[in-house]
Amino acid sequence: MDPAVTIETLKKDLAEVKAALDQKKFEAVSAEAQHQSNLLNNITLAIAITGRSGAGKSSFVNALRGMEDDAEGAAETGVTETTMVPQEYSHPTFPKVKFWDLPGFGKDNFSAKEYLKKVNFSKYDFFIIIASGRFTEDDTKLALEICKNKKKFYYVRSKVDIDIDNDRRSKRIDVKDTHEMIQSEKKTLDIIQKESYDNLKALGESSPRVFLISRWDLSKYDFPLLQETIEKEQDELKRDVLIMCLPIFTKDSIKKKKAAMESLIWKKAMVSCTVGLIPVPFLSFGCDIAIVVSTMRDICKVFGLDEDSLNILANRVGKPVEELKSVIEHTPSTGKITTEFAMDLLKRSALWGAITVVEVALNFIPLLGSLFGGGSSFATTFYMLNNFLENAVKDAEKVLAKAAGPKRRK
Ligand SMILES: Nc1nc2c(ncn2[C@@H]2O[C@H](COP(=O)(O)OP(=O)(O)OP(=O)(O)O)[C@@H](O)[C@H]2O)c(=O)[nH]1
Ligand SMILES: [Mg+2]
Repeated sequence: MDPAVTIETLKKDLAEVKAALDQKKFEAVSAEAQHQSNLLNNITLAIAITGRSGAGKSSFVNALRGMEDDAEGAAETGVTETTMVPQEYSHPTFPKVKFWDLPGFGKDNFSAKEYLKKVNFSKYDFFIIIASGRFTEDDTKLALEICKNKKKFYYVRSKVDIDIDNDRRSKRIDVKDTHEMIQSEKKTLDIIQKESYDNLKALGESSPRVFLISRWDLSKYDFPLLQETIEKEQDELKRDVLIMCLPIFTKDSIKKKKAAMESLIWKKAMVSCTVGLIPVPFLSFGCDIAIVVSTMRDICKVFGLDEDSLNILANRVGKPVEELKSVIEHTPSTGKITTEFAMDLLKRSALWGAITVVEVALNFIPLLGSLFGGGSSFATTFYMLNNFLENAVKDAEKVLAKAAGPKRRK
């Protein structure tokens, strides 16, 4: 693997450590790093998807997990009423993240209070209320009850692809005229947005927010905005978990994941050099290789470069997994990320970076010298993991492009 991190990027990456150490004592920063560095294993996230029967809840759960409806382990979907009790679906690679497919409502005498009690309300971090047409009084009753219990909810209007299609047909839009198609789509979306807003206002919501989505393409319409809004309203750790675990739909999601991982890497590097102290042969310093290995595996999972995520993506886009793998240049398959592999990379990183990396880090943040190995173990581990991350980002971008590109001819 070639060095991908320059001294300039190294300084930029170190800025967050510096800011933390400028604000708090070293011990406090180190303890916080310890607590936060394992967030992918410690932080739970339970997302409740609710709404009337047939609104598209189960389909949305599958889309959030990056899955097709007929994939193994996917939520059952269909035109008949399918989900009767809360169903738990773990994230395919981060099992502490759960998507809860709640039963549909919409029969007579709906009591939001009873419904929430029945679905074990308190265990969810936030709720997504889906409607496929107009929102009803039941939706707003539920939202009010969720609010009363001091939790957040988001109104989502699903199946907008159908509305767009219907409008195009009724207006006889020429599908070959891209400009006309885009204009027509924009008009339809504006109308649905206004209609949903007015509809919820009439039901008593003072300033409703509605996000328009299609389960068939989460990179489109309001899904990116929904994701951003939810992230902003979570606390820092849950936000990072959310960013790390959602499938990659756009280049922007890769960018956000990168930032979240950069913030995790310095914590991991710090912990690995504070607690483990396992000497690395041929190096003058030690670090906890197990932490280093698991961080590299996490990076693969976060960027969808592990075996499971690649298989799920291949199935979703209908391409052979080998075709997606063929564009991965730098990141090894997770099975190959072993202690030996990590040690080898560390040794090579120490060689490339040699004195420069350690010097830059120590000049910038002299306090790092108090870590094991006089700072060199931190600097080298930090450098190596950031290098691994830079390369994973490049690979993830290529996989995204390949997944979106035309299918190979047989
Ligand atoms: N075109 C389109 N169809 C969708 C979308 N979301 C769901 N559907 C379809 O709508 C139907 C109902 O979807 P489900 O996901 O089963 O709905 P549900 O809310 O889970 O239904 P219950 O479990 O019965 O309450 C299925 O045929 C889906 O394929 C969407 O965004 N676009
Ligand atoms: Mg369902």
